Amino acid sequence: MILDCAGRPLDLGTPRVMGVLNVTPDSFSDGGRYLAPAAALARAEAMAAEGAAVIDVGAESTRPGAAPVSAAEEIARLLPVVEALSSRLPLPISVDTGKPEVMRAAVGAGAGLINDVRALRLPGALGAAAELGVPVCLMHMQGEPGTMQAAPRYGDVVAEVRDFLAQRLAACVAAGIPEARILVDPGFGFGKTAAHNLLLLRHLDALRALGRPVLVGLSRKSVFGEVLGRPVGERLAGGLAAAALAVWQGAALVRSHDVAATVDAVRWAAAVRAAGVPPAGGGGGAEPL
Ligand code: HH2
Repeated sequence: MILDCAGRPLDLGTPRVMGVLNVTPDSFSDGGRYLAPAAALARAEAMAAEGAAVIDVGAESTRPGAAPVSAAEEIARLLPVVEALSSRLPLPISVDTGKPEVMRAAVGAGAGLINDVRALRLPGALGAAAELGVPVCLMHMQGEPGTMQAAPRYGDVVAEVRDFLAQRLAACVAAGIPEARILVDPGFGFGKTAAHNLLLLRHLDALRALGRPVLVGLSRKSVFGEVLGRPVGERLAGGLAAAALAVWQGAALVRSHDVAATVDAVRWAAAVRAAGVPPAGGGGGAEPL
């Protein structure tokens, strides 16, 4: 499966890694580090060299309790970075936003994928995504970033997330966005307790019923703090185990701040998953033990 991201291919024939680049002062793990366009470009180049298939640029933190950012501020933070990345790097650039005016500005500057934690639910977002013609990632979130972690509640978290994503897929198709252009994401950490996150990862393969590539974003999230007792800077091992478990169940794209290590974890899990399945073109010599 190859997605056309404004003329740049994103080949999801094997699972790939999306590198995270936050041009914000307050993101939970890399806030303030890449606000200057030169620092953002250097970070994106490093992630591309480490094997990222796409770079996801965000200009508004969605961590619990983060201050909302106006569209004008989001555009001012994003544009110089998206312009620089799309002119210097051959990879597709994704924009992490829910605001239609930000989507338009970012795609105009060279972004080729819209990653929306609100699954195109803000007024005008469905229409903007349909008109812009780039692929879209629809993410599940219960509530709003400000309050979503107060008391997340589900009957059956896996079924509810799957049904929400199915409804948003249908809304996209009705708005003129072809299904072939859509990815889905259960939204780890977005209105979910640690137990909900664990259940969603344990049953990630249930999302394959939607028939769309699954993106997962667990990198450095608080569930690793709760389960492993690790601070943000010590969550890599947990993140790699989570990436492998996700790919084992069919995830197509793993969103990560730690690209080099995650690329290896993803490739390893994908290789085990594909073992014994004949390669498409046949052949390929086995390396001796
Ligand atoms: N998580 C974050 C942001 N965007 N997009 C998708 N599709 N899936 C995710 O799980 C996801 C996402 C939160 O992580 P980060 O960008 O590092 O933090 P912040 O929101 O504080 O900028």
